[in-house]
Amino acid sequence: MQLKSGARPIRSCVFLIVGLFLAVTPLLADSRFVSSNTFLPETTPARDIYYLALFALTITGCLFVVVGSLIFYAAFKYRARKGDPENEPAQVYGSAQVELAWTIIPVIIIVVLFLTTARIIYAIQNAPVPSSALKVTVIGHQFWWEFRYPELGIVTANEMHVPLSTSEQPDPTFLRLLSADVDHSFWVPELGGKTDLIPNHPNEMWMDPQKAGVYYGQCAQFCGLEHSKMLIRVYVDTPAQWAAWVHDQKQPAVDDPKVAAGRQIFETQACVSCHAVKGTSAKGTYGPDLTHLMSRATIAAGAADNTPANLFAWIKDPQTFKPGANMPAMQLSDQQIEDVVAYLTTLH
Ligand code: HEC
Ligand SMILES: [Cu+2]
Repeated sequence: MQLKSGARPIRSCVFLIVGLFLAVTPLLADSRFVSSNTFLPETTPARDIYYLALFALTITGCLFVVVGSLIFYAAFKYRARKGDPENEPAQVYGSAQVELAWTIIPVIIIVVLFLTTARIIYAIQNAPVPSSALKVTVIGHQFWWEFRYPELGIVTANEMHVPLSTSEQPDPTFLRLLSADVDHSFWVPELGGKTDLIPNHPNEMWMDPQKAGVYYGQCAQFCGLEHSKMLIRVYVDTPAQWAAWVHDQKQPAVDDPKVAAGRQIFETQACVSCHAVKGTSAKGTYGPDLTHLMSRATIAAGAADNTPANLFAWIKDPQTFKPGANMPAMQLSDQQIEDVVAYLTTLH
């Protein structure tokens, strides 16, 4: 059958949608594929934002249906028919009522949306900070996250732990967001809105996650070459898990004499000018704190699982996982890297 010219774009569209679907399906089946969803809020601020979004979507959805139906109705009812006269139809100029209606109704809608949005922003930003609140300083770096818990003396990277906050035992976490270099944006959709980390301009946000588990987020600002590999993991811990995590993180680094060779290489290389390991001469802050490296599931802000093989490959050449990462290939021999990895894997 001969295709009518109008069918061609439709056919390409169908091909495109089916193609995209087929391309994404294997990703969804892959267990490493993690996702986040703004429509599954788990904190008070995220829920407020969610209801606001539903409200705005309902209003704009109704508008879409009304305007769309009118367009379809008019286009169908007044379509060109065989035998229609060739000359222009009668021209109609202006209607005060109609023009007033389509000015006043949108203004009312905009005012309602504006006021509800302002109310929600105000409620989230001015929430009182309870004295029991956990305070975490989040520092965005090209291309990883630093998490500091000043009251607990804990410093970690890329994987943040926060306590569960229930109505019986409210335990909210207040974040202070800073940047070490350029603009970044902290966004864990289930836990709250997106907030930028701007150099010399501290921002704040808070969360009171009500369901334990791991939540995924991502730097939502194009902060440089490896912006897409700047993932965030937030572990919402039950009281027992939280106590155990805090206890472990407060410990000094394990000092295992069996890996003295690796430790010696680590401490005599430039590693120490960029990385800190509590209780050793390594005091650098340019890169992630490695004191409890093995307590993290991933390395390099979620770019790879934290396994000895990946640590080896990372130290050999960080660019293989993350082209653009700000850690140089250190030109160590394979034996030296093996020793360093043996040392790093003791840092629980
Ligand atoms: C010039 C500074 C610099 C030097 C020198 C350096 N690193 Fe790094 N390192 C970084 C930065 C920056 C990152 C974060 C990269 C990213 O995720 O984008 C990093 C990441 C890491 C990570 C992953 C940590 C995590 O939790 O994600 C390990 C492990 C590591 N470095 C080990 C080493 C070792 C071992 C050496 C020495 C042989 C070394 N680094 C030398 C800057 C440095
Ligand atoms: Cu970023």
